[in-house]
Amino acid sequence: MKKAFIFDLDGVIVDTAKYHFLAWQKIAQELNINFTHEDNELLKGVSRVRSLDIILGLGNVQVSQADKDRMLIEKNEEYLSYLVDMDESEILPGVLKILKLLKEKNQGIALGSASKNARPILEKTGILSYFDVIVDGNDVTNAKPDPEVFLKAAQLLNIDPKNSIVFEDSVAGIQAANIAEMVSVGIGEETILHEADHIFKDFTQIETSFIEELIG
Ligand code: B16
Ligand code: MG
Repeated sequence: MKKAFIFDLDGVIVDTAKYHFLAWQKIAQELNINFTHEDNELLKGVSRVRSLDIILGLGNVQVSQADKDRMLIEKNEEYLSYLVDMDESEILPGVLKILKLLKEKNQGIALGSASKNARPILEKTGILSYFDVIVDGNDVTNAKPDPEVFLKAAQLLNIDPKNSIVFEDSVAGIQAANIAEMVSVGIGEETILHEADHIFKDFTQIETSFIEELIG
């Protein structure tokens, strides 16, 4: 049976959170806002615009819309500068094996990410060709936990949401998958992702037999 396997990007396929952190930290410093690694957790899976609002909220700082627009551009330019040297070595352990297995088994493979930089990241890491469908921050209006991004991916694959599986590292993403009535697979800590149907620390913990059972 053909199922839809939908992958989040940051925290699932690559660890770009560290680059987002450095880029946001530069903006926070300009605003004299203390922005820690712990604060960065709040931004996982969250859109760029919403991330800036969260940082401004942390410092209780208010700025004009024009300043916000400038900061969003500046943040993205800084973030992109970290992606210049990105290559396949940044793919998180175990991911490639699962992508290859799904291709072999002729399953639907999609990306469902909040990032507007998803395509260049997949290109640079050399895995773009694995994806039948890409739905990213450029294609959706409602952020996770709204299920729009995953429902759109399943729809483009022409596969029923009930026959779809989502791999996610953020709580909002797991909630989005659950709302869409898809099988949610959390990648990360059990204490954080406890709403997921299945949880693995990372992709190296996912056995071939687990994927075969999901395919049915
Ligand atoms: P961009 P995901 C998300 O990616 C990141 O987790 C989040 O930290 C980031 O703010 C968001 O993408 C937007 O990224 O600035 O590149 O458009 O986890 O949904 O793949
Ligand atoms: Mg993520």
